[in-house]
Amino acid sequence: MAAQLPIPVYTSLETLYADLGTATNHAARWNDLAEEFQKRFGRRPTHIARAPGRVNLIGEHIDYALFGVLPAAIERDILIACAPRDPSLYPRGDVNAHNLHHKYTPQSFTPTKKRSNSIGSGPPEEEVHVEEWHLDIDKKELRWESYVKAGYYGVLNRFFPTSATELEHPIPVDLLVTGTVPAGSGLSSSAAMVVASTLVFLAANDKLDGVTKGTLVEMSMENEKRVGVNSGGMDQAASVISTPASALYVTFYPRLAATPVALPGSSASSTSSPRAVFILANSLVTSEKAVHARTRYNLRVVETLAAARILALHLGLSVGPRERLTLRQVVGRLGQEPEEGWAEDDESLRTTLRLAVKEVERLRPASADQDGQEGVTLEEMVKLSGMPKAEFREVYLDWIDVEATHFQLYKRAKHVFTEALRVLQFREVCARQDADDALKELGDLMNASQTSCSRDFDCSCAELDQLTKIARDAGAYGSRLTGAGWGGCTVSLIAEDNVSSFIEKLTAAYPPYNNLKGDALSEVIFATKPSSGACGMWLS
Ligand code: NG1
Ligand code: MG
Repeated sequence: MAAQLPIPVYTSLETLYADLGTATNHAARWNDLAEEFQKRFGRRPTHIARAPGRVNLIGEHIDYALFGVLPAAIERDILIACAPRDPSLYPRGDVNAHNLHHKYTPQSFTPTKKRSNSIGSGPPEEEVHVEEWHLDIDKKELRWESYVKAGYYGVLNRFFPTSATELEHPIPVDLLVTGTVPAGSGLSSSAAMVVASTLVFLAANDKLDGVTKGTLVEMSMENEKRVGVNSGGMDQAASVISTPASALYVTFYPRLAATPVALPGSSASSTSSPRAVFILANSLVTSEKAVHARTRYNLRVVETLAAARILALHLGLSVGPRERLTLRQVVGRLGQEPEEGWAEDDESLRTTLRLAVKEVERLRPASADQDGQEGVTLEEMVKLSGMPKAEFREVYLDWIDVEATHFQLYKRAKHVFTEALRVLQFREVCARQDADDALKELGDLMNASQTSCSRDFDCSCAELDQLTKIARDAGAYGSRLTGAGWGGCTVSLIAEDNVSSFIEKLTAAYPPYNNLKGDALSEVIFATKPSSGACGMWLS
């Protein structure tokens, strides 16, 4: 099982490059980082952690409903170098964090201990107050060091019990970050930052023993929530578990599991299908996910959870009085899934999902209300949930920051079920490696995903709709937004021979690209190959 493997650690650059199989300019980046570290801090780094960004090929906004998704790591990544500081001068695990990019100014922070209840916790009467490590993370403003703090948070709380009488102290460090994943572009620079930070703090504190890829994913998921977005685990899984040349099918229910998926034309033996190339094109609309979380991402999390409960009640399925079940669990109960989950080759998930796509009509609102608003108000939603209002608040609202007058249960659930089906279909087409029309079929699924994201999940924007249309007109088999949406990148599926003409056409037709040339252009539109997941390089 890919998730059970240890995190790859290298001690020489030669073996690292051989494994990463990436362009030689990567070598320069690792060296430059180590040299700049020496210049700034007067010594060589002891550890460098790498975590890549990812592109999601299909399966958008369904990871937090616990349905399987199909991302791939990209070559662009975050590197974090660190070295310990003198603990007699910095006895409290102090961190001095620099970033190679001049726009991100140096930041120092020191963990403190604070009484709190754990995040995502239940109702007040069940809350257990524990002392835990604390680092101030500004959730209102996007700050680069928040992601570094998020990684440190998890390492502190997992490995440095605040209750121990003989306190073992976290190691103070100097740290230097560099990255090539564009921020706010749907390529998950945030998860790459959190994974790299979690890994570098684990390494600096000598806590990597027994930490598998799966553990690093789980820690990074928990850590990223500290920045204020209640995300699923797709990005962290792709950044940690991916292997070169394959996409990754990641499932979350009943537990995290990941399997590589070979793309058409990628095996030496395949002849009839041209090789699939994925082109990333940035809409140049920055998606400030953390800043808008209450009205966008987090609201979708609540809408899909409330939809799950209400649909389960409509279907007469069992729901615990205070249970916050997901849409994936609704499908499981509808199809009488065994406790250990359906096996990979079992047809039941697909069959039951098809049924769920029909049953979701039960959530369809009769019509827009008198103000022309669709969806349900909070009062209507509470009533449909069968819960007293206070209880509904505790279970569905108090743990997450959201703001809305209307909640779209029908449209959101419909997107989730149809998208989950498209992921299964995409995987199946990939399994038939050699089919002539494989790329066309994959492209159709990607286009249907874009329509669903745009119309039902409302996570596209005018520029993403325009750019995906231009991409199709320029010869893409399919094109869709990737990541949370509301801006950021599109991913388009192209046959290998068409790459340069495709890029030319897109550059001419998408107005924000018209005057871009050279490096400026290759920063916003580029081909990407599935790359390998996170790793570390420990220098002595
Ligand atoms: P982005 O915005 O690309 O980081 C986010 C979530 C994912 C997933 C996608 C939508 C985070 C860290 N990641 O991705 O878990 O839900 O949106 O499919 O918030
Ligand atoms: Mg992100």
